[in-house]
Amino acid sequence: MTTTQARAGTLNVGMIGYGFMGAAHSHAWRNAHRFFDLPLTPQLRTLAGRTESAVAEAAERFGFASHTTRWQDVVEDPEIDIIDICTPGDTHYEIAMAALAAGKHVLCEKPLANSVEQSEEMTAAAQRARAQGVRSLCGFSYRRTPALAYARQLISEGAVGEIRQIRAQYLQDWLSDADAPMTWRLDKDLAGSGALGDIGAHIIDLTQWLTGQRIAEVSGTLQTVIPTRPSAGTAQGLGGRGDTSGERHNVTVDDLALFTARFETGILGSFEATRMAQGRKNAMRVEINGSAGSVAFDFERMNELEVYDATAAGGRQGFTRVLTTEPEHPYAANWWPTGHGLGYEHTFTHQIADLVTAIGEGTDPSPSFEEALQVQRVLTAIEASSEHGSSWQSTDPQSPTSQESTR
Ligand code: SOE
Repeated sequence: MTTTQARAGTLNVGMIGYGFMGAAHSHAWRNAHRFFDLPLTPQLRTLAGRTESAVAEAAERFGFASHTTRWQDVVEDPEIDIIDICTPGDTHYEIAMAALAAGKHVLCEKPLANSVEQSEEMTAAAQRARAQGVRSLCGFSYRRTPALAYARQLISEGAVGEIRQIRAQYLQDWLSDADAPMTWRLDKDLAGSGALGDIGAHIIDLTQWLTGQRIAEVSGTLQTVIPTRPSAGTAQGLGGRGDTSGERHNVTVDDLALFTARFETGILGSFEATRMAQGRKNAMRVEINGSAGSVAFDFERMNELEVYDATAAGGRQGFTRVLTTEPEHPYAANWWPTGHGLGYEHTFTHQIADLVTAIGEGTDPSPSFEEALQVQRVLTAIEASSEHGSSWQSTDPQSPTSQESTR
């Protein structure tokens, strides 16, 4: 904790970017200290964005005290304690490196960056800054879904026994319409990859976190189903219909990713990340099968965890639907009475609560940049595999089978 924070009991927030993630993070910064006992009270100080009129409107709407069109202003402001990076992946490296060098804590949206090389440099910079009490976190917020945090607790307590198999899907359909407009998420120079890095990164992080095991090698195939998209026109947000009267733009990322992963103990996992799953809106699903049972989760039913106990008396076996709104469930006691569910935005509020607690207590929050770097290594290995006949690729940079992705 710096002297500024200690003196004032506040944490002054500078945010870069004001799209979907800026809105979700701002909601969390505004509410975390009202529902969790935090050592510091976040203050929404400055919002940075490229377009003056738009960032001014967003700063007003989100509750920031001021705004600027230069992110460097926020990083250089001595009154700012933490930089929250809510921009596309092509800017994470430059902003995070400057923020860490300026001694600012950093919250960086996922994926950490658009390449392993950038992620490695960011991780090294975070390690150097850590020695000065600077904390950094990468925004894999789904870990802070009560049902998933509870699943991890059950697995660690041996509820499923020895893990035998892992299966994870992240199914969305907002790009199923061929005339859904071009967006930064479809441009490799900005997003780094498509469904793979945007939503596949979440299930890679989650399965490693839930099991405590790293993915050691992968075999994958990426596919761009719809090669061109119209301009945005009046379309807003995710999906919608673009302006089909004009030119179409080339899509340079995947619409879907299918891959098999071998975890470090040899366990196999099957993975699917797609934006083509008509009817599936945000169906992030994970199932862990073990010798003594299973846990299964679907984000579209985010307040529920399916638990199967294979040791239950014969005739009484079956998946139990656990409503994870009891005080025993992670984070749930801070909200509503049992049965009154939580939403997507609560995962971000939990993330901010844990981050501010770590900063105040002088501990390192998770997922660290090191953990996010591991996800980046898996993403890159999948891209390399898809470019080399879906051959098995190691995620270990020292391994002879790890090949550079040329995508
Ligand atoms: C779009 O796929 C998106 O907004 C992702 O970028 C987020 O990480 C995910 O939480 C919801 O879907």
